[in-house]
Amino acid sequence: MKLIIASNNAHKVREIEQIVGDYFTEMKTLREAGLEIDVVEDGTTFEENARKKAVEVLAAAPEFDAALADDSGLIVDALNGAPGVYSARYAGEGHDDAANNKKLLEDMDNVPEVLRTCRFASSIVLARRGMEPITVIGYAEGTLLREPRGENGFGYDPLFWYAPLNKTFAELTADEKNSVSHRSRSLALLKEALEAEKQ
Ligand code: ITT
Repeated sequence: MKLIIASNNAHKVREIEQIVGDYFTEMKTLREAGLEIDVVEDGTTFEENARKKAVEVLAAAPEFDAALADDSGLIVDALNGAPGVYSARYAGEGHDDAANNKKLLEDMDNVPEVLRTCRFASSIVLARRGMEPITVIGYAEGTLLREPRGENGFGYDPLFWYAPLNKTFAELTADEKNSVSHRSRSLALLKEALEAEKQ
């Protein structure tokens, strides 16, 4: 199966390659395929947006058999689920990770420790020609710190305290993050769904 990764986020692409690179041997990124496509993410759920990205990229990439998309974000309980599907543009269109993190810390300023629970979600959709897409979602549970810690990862990783390893996601090595992250769980579910099809 010739697969294209339907993402313009280089950090995400690297994690997907690290996690499933051995499983999908013929895998290319949008960049490697020379495809410039920016799908409008106007869905209300991670699953809806991931499906839109996978389906639209597959339609634009005739030489590929399948497209894999990830729509992900951070769900904060004290903010009624925000930033959620707006995670990439929480501080506004065109703002970077630092601006998003700053806004999140400001919004959470008055929230006490016990109420700072949150989770990362990653919905993965695999679109294939002539078949219904496979849709899965994985989560990682954490709490929000009051200041960033760690230099690795991307996005909200420096604020995401992962109690089982006593570190933020930005303090984990790539291998450590890829063994516990929302994205590793969603990709494991995708592999299970593909294996189940073979039975
Ligand atoms: P593509 O749509 O091109 O894949 P994107 O960055 O726009 O790239 P999303 O719309 O799915 O992707 O937004 C995901 C945002 O959620 C991302 O920009 C981060 O702010 C946050 N996020 C997702 N996964 C994360 C992770 O593993 N660690 C930290 N932040 C993450």
